[in-house]
Amino acid sequence: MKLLITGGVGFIGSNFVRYMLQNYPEYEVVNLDALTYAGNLENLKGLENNPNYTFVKADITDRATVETLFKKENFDTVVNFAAESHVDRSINNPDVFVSTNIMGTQVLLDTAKKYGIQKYVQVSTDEVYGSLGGDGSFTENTPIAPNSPYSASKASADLLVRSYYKTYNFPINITRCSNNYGPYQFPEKLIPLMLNNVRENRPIPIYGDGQNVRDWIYVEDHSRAVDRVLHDGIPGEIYNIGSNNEHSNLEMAKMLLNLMDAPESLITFVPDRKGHDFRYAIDASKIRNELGWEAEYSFETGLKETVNWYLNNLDWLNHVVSGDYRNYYKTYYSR
Ligand code: NAD
Ligand code: TDX
Repeated sequence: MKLLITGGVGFIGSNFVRYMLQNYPEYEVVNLDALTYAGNLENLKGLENNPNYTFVKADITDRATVETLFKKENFDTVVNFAAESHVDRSINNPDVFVSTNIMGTQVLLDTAKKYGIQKYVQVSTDEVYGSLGGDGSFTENTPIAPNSPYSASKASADLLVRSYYKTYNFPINITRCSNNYGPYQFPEKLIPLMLNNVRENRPIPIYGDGQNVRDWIYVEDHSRAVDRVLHDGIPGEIYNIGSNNEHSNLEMAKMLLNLMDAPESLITFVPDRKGHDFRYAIDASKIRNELGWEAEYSFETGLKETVNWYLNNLDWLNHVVSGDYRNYYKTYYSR
């Protein structure tokens, strides 16, 4: 199989690239990524000489380049991870979210349809469903009701993907996963941001009262789920992905501080995110029952491995937080 992975240099995409090369040594993988601030080639160190792996620096919104690549490579399948992925950035600058997440997806869909792709998987998010109250969980039938420019752009992309199935019978799947954590996550997201601040003995910023709840999944469990959908997902179907690990942000901060032997006094409450979704929780019974997927990581194991990974890879962290990251942090957290 010849597989195009877009956004494969980012946090989850790079995990999926490694996962596929390891588990399917007969597959050829082409990774197309624009190398934005979130795309760090150090995430894929060690793959440079793998004969089944090719990296192409390109933007999914660049139709001519995308088309040339499809013409040349004769792909069988496509998995689209490429996106602007950070909610806070989308609040300050929605334009690029519309461009990459919506228009980029349409370029990929058009091109994939034109070149007879056998399966197109759109990697989406539980955030398209909006926010839950104190109980219940999102199923694939929950109406979409996105609340941030990020989730609105992902929901729009999902609707386009769906329309290519309904209109052209183009074989798509959409996956909607909960909050990922694990190695190589950019430290703008909650867990690596806290980890980086703790190791520098700096306060950790918790939005509002810290009672907002997220449902956490270890990144490799997400990759295994996308693999199941790529191979056995029924065309046109949506699959939720999650592993029943709900924690408030405050609980999460305390767990991390405890694991790192740091004092709870580092927790600092800061002004809330605008339009902050209260709670996400995923019902993943469809992918479990229909495709036989199960999460393998307990939250305790996954979080310990993540903390150890960051502490053992300080070079990676130091490179990532140098330069632009410091400007972003300073501007955003001094609101
Ligand atoms: P990330 O920000 O770490 O990586 C995104 C990657 O996409 C980067 O390598 C970046 O260079 C690339 N990219 C951005 N714009 C591009 C463009 N125009 N053309 C080509 N490449 C481009 O994101 P992530 O956390 O790894 O998320 C990957 C996907 O999974 C996204 O689609 C996101 O919406 C989805 N998702 C993320 C989570 C999560 O918790 N992080 C949960 C559910 C779904
Ligand atoms: O400094 C912070 N303080 C804080 O309290 C940051 C960065 C976040 N938070 C809160 C906001 C959220 O309730 O922590 C929670 C998690 O925040 P993020 O890591 O920014 O993730 P979230 O907004 O939930 O979105 C993530 O999960 C779904 C990913 O970034 C998305 O790409 C994915 O679709």
